[in-house]
Amino acid sequence: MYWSPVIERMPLEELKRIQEKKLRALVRNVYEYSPFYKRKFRELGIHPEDIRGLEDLKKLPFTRKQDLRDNYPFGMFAVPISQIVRFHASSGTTGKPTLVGYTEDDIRIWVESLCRGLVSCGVCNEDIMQIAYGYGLFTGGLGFHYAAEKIGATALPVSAGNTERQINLMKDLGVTVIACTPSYFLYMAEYAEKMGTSIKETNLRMGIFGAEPWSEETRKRIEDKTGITAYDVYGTSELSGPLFTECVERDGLHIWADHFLIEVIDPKTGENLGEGERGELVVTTLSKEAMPLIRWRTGDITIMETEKCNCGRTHPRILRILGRSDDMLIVRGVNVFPSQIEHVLMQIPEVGEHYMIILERKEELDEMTVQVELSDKVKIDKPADILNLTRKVEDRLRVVLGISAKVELVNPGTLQRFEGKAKRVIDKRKI
Ligand code: DLL
Repeated sequence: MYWSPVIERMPLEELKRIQEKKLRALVRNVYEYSPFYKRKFRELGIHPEDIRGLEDLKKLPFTRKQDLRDNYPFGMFAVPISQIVRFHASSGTTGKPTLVGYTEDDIRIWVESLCRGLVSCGVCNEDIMQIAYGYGLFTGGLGFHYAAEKIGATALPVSAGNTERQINLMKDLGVTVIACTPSYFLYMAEYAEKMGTSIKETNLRMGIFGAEPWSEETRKRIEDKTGITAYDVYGTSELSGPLFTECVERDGLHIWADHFLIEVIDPKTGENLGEGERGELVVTTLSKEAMPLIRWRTGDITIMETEKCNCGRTHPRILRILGRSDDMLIVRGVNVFPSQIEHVLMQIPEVGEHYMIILERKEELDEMTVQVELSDKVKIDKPADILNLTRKVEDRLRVVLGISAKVELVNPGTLQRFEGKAKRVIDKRKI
């Protein structure tokens, strides 16, 4: 089954022609209407006429997360606010979020992309889809919601959390498809057992899991434990939200080439890598109006595959995300940078400079512990004072990160020291 059969099976040569036409229009458009790109192109001496075909892409500069931060909130937009119909945001390093704006057409293309993906893995209008990604500034909930409705499936907008209710609704309504992070689904499966039931006793047949790294081993565990089929979904807020999924072949995620132009590069040198080579995914948005991005550095490591898929779709595929080229951590689906944690800690005078972030997976859920030394400049030794300070640090971290972390205050001089680069993160999660 296809959502847009003609486009999804279009020969690569034709897709390439569409991409070239759209790339030329994109470059002209941002040169005229995006304050950020106008400045950047002028600095680099690039003129829209220089970009004729895909081989000229290399002449264009990369766009990075830092560019979005530096131009917060509206400096990356290429349309006036009157044309923006929605905002989403994801967490950033200093508490400032990365803001994304959408025109009506941006939403339409986002929904179209995800509809293609959902139909490619077998979602149809008979399905009841439990959407347990967060609704709100995060793109997961609303992204799936719009796509589910567009397909004609029945959306159940439960959002994340309240696990007992999730399981009751799943059973009572005969939910057939779930969309959430893989770790949350594993937790749900465990919770169901504690409630004296099992996912296997429900009508659930399929899960669409993403927003955080997960592995083939986790897929197998999920499928063995619950009897459903698990599909991968990838996307980032800057590109819209959840966008690309596996099809029934489960041999990579289809990237809709009429809207997104992908490259895989060596993250160190920026050089383009060939098919089958592992590198950083770079995406140019060909259709986005509100916040078009040229050569967006996703930071995600993958491998590109352009051979036609057995499902009949011609669009290129990326393999499961293998890691990140920067140090961003994903904890319970939320992006956390060690620098954010440092930022919080260093504003609290009672704690010292040395800290360690420990990530573990307990009962299938991520747990983050921040060990931090007490400052040697202040004397705190009463248990009540230690407890108060612990709560204070935990509260500050929760506000900035949007998720909770356990804080352990330790005596000055007890954490490991380093002569070269410090290792601040111990990730014990096995994914
Ligand atoms: O996580 C969008 C999304 C929502 C995707 C729901 C899938 C499902 P951000 O919060 O901006 O957007 O985080 C994007 O999450 O750069 C990857 O590092 C990671 N990520 C997303 N999907 C996957 C996946 C949403 N399937 C960042 N596998 C990305 C591994 C993923 N990592």
